[in-house]
Amino acid sequence: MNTKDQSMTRTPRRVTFESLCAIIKAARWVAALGLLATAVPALAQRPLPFAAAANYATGAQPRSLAAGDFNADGRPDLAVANIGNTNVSILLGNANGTFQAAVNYATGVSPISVAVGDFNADGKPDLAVANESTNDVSILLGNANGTFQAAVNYAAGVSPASVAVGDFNADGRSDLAVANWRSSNVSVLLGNASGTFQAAVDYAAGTQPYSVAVGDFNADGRSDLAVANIGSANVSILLGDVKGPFLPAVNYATGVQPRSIAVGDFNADGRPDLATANWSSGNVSILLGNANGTFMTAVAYTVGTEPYSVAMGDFNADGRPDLAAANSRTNNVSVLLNTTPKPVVSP
Ligand SMILES: [Ca+2]
Ligand SMILES: [Ca+2]
Ligand SMILES: [Ca+2]
Ligand SMILES: [Ca+2]
Repeated sequence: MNTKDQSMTRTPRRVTFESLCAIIKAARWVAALGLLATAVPALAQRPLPFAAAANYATGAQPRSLAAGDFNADGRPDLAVANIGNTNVSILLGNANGTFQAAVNYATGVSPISVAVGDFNADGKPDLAVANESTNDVSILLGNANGTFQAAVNYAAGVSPASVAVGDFNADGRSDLAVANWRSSNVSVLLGNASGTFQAAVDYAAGTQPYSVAVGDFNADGRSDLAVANIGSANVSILLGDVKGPFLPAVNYATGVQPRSIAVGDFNADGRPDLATANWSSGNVSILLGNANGTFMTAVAYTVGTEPYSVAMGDFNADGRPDLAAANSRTNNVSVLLNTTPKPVVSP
């Protein structure tokens, strides 16, 4: 069901992305680490300050990573979920941009997604890891020195694929949203002050949700969810509600098999928008957000073959968020530079 509000009279500026397909070899699952560096030569006309990729060993089949300062030295570190092992790798960052050898911590089976949050409110970042085979989430509380306590596991739905952190009941404590692809729902686990979590409450999504992101789409100060559904080729929007914490999902069509979703204000109107990487249709869908939490019809931008992941960053430093898609079939990265005009200041 697409409930795009046709009565909206405001006409958002149209995003006109300039597609640049960088045909460069890149490793498949380490794309998120190395992709930006490998894209430099094809973008020579827009100089980008990246050196060649440096590679660091992890566990088997690293599938997801997140950054945080785990040892409180002011330098970002990395957490990597290794789906081929039952662990996460922690790589502490050095002052010169290199990383120390990985230290591994046990999780549930088939860790597929990792997110950073402070779940016990001690100022030290913790980890939430979604485990595809054990249908749960592992919480690893962080110590001050960059080590982590043993994982505590909380049940989620069937075959979690993605975990995101937000404060969904507005109590100041971090909560979790987990997209479960085999049960076609989202598990919401509310956080307690101690870093423990309440039992999951499940909300229906589309078919086979594979990626979840957090934003405030209707500008009411409450966190909302955007979920990419690979089986139904759409995104589910779950608006946060004081009674909820979420209202039932409203779905918007995307390309085929959206496997990854990112939130950003791509047209600079102050409202969050969505980007999905569509694995089967080889494109990225952009859905511009309206003021009331609805979204406009998706516009597709062609990328490489079988894009699996999309990430946002300002790659040409013009103040506009750009997009990078990791193409799992063509072993390359597509960079979409945002060409939204600078805002005109009204008199
Ligand atoms: Ca903590
Ligand atoms: Ca909370
Ligand atoms: Ca909201
Ligand atoms: Ca926007």
